[in-house]
This record gives sequence, structure tokens and C-alpha cells, in this order.
Amino acid sequence: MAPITEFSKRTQPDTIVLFDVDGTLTPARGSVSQEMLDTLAELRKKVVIGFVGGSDLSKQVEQLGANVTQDFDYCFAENGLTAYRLGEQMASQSFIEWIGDEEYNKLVNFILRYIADMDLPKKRGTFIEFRNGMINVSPIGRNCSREERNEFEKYDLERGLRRKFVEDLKAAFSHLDLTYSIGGQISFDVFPTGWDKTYCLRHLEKEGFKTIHFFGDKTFKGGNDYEIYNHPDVTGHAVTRPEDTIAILKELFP
Ligand code: M1P
Repeated sequence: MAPITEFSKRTQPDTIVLFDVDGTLTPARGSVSQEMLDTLAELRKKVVIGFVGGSDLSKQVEQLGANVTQDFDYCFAENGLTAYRLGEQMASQSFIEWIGDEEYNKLVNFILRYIADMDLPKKRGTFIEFRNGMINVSPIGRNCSREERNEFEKYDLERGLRRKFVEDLKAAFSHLDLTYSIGGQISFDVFPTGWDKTYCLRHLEKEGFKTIHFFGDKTFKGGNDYEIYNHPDVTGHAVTRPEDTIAILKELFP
């Protein structure tokens, strides 16, 4: 397939480089650095660029800047369930249409009861965030402060609370083909199996890219970058922080 005409001025128009956000382009829930923005602007002269994040687009706007849909050729929020190509929204599916209200209500009721019974030092608000392509579940609640977020992460690492929560959900909802992904510090994502980060590749199938690179920090089994990092059509790069991403980009695209 011929490279896409809009990208024909790039030196490698049939190569796309996709990035996870937290821990790859930015510190966890932090803002992108000027050095990263400059690196991406240079890279975009050579190849096509996109990000694929688990969070919804509003959080990526906070982290990557208000012009994110202009600064990246492809924006894949919620693993690609919300997608933009050159600033234009692409068609996609929704979690609630997939699951239906009856099963969704049972799932939500179970989760809220489970959190109510959890013995945590701090609980805040927004325990379930309803998104287009998934729900995000947080035992402490999404509107905790940054300090409380860091405390919860440590508390959870020592006790495996999220892992146990996920195991109990899997047992209770084994009739639903759901995937549970612990991608960040305070929460986990729940979505239909297959709607992990590889979902965004569906948007690229007809675009004619010959090489797809992906950079991510959660590439281990159970991490939310694992499936796309290991996808046969993708060349994966594991990083631990944005500085690694910049260093590898300099080697790959000098
Ligand atoms: O992008 C990774 C994760 O970032 C957030 O996780 P947390 O708030 O737990 O740090 C969430 O937006 C989550 O959906 C996402 O997978």
C-alpha cells in the first residue's frame, strides 16, 4: 500500500512511532518537558507520530498540552477508543453499548460494595470513572491529592490490594469477557478483552504503515503496555522514564 499522502513530506512516511504517556512521554500524571516536545517536533519531520494512553483525552491534554490533537498525527485516548487523526475524530465503539446497562449496574454495585468494605487509611472521591471505552476503578478515589496518590501507591505495593480486587472481580464476573489492567498508581482499568492498547492498531490497519514502533514503560505481563509491546506487527521499546525515550529516539532516528 502506498504511504499516506498527508505524510509524504516526512523522510520516512511509512513509519509511525507510538508512545505511551505516563512514564514514557511524561512523569506519572505529570506534564511533558520542553525537551520532549522539541524531540517530538524534530521526530515528526521524519516519521508519523502518535500517542496511545489508557486515560481519557482530558488528562492527556493536561499532560501533553492544549494543542495535543495538532501536535500529534494520531491521538489515541482510552487505548484508541477515542481517536483523532490530524485533528479529526475517528469513529469508535463504547463500553456501555458493549456491556449493556443491566450487567453494568451489577458490576458497579459490586465494585462500590467492595470498596466500602476495604479498610484503607484514606478514601476520597470518584471511585469509579465512567469513560467511553472502559471504566477506571480507584479504591482511594480519583480526586485524591498528589501526596495521597503517592501514599496509596506505596500502601498498595506492600499489600497487593488492587491485585486481590482484580482477582475477586474476575471470579465474580467470569461470564463477561473483561480485561483488568493495573496501569497507574491508584487505580485499574476494566474493558472488554481485546480493547487493550492493541485496539489503536485497528485504526492504523488501512493506513499503509510498514513499520510501527511503540515505546512504553509497563511492558511486563499484567502492565497495560504488554499486549501492544509484544504484538507481532509492532517493534517495541521498553523505557522506565521519559529520558530513556529521548535517548532511544536519538539512536533510532539520529
Ligand atoms: O495511563 C496509565 C493509567 O493512568 C491513570 O492511572 P492512575 O490514576 O491509577 O495513576 C489512569 O488514567 C488509568 O486509566 C491509566 O491506565
